[in-house]
Amino acid sequence: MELQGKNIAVIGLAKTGLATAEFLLGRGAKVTATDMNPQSLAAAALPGMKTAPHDPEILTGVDLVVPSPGVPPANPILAAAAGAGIPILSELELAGRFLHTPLIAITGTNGKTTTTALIGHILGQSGRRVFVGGNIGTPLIGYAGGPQEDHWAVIEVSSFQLQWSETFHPAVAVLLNVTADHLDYHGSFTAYRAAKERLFANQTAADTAILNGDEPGTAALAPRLAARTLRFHSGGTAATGMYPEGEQLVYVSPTGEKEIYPRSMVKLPGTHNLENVMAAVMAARSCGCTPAEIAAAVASFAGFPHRIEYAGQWRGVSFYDDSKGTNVDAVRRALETFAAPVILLMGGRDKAGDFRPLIPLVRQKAKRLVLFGEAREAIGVVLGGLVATDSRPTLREGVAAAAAGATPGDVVLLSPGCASFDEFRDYKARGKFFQDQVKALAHD
Ligand code: UMA
Repeated sequence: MELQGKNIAVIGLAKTGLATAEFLLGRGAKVTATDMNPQSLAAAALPGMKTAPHDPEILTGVDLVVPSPGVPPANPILAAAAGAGIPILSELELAGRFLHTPLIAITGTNGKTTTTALIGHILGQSGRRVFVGGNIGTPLIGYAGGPQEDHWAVIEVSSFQLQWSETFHPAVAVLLNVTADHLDYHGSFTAYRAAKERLFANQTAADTAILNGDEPGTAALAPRLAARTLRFHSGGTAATGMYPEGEQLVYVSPTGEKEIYPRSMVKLPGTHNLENVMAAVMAARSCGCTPAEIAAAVASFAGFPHRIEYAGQWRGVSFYDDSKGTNVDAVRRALETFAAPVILLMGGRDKAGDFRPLIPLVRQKAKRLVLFGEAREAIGVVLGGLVATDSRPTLREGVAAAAAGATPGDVVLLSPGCASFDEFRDYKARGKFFQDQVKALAHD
């Protein structure tokens, strides 16, 4: 694709827009950029880049428009460009046209960040050089503009980025799940799903598509794909693909060979994470990693620090650190993760959170509630007494009370639903303290 001398409009001037403008300028394009936020517009400065008001007038004389992912199709500039027949390409599409590193792309409504990071971890641990980015952080266009010295690029892809893609072509494409999300942006669930399915549009028989075998939409999608498909099932078996069987995870390769992985290698909690792991294992297998390399790497992947992070075992009780769960919704998500009885540690500094939405879930999932810190009384008024409840002034005493009330098979979950500042510098210090307490228990 020739960019030299082309007039290109870049819409949105945050992470993606700035990286895109830099890439385009570096290839001799004439860039006019805009942002609906006057402050972002005023702050944006790159040598050679012109800025203009957020108005369809920016399209005068323009050959191509590159919107940021967060710019919806209904944006007046995009609508005018579409009406005038001016090509619109997403940053992902543009990057893809300049990429010579093979791509592993992961999308889905939930789990894509974990799966992307895990695939990157497995490849890295197996001695491959790997770039991990996309929606997860560094835009792909930033990578495309560099030396591209990696064996693989593993990227998290959002429906927003797929919206304006045409030739985007991952060697391995993973669709984890599709549930209602971002409907305001895409207009309908059908349009949202269609955007996600664009991930596979340019794959060939030499490529791999990894799908969720438990999702009804997969049966309709699979026959339309040119790539060889592998399915993961958390609740069934697969002719080719991966599924749990007792304490094992079984992978049936496209040529029908069976491989067995220990389920215990999965340190991330919940069925959804089992699915993420199975998808990641199959992606890594498709890239030539050996089963031994994969099992070792999966076992050493603890997820993201302080986000439902496995913190260790003591007398058959598993401890999880969700110190980053500083609001009510995060506590909800953390509780939903576990099937086992949960001893929930909540507290810290109250941010005037409304704890009432947690009532049904605490009843359903929690075996015991341990409240600590400044907020213990405020939380106790709403949730105290729904299940056995302890109240302790500090996290240290809270952990001791949680451990004392636990029996083998239980999960002790620190998901505070509050800020940490009554006792700690930040949520990281709180999480680290919790993990140290768990280690100390184990050494008793
Ligand atoms: N803007 C306009 N006009 C509009 C709308 C927005 O000018 O009509 C401007 C805003 O004022 C702002 C800029 O566009 O200055 C924002 O662009 P952006 O939202 O695309 O932000 P970026 O910083 O470029 O971040 C994007 C992704 N954001 C979204 O998809 C909303 C980031 O994903 C991604 O990490 C980053 O590119 C690098 O690839 C975030 C996200 O929430 C984490 N993604 C959604 C998700 O994961 O569910 C899809």
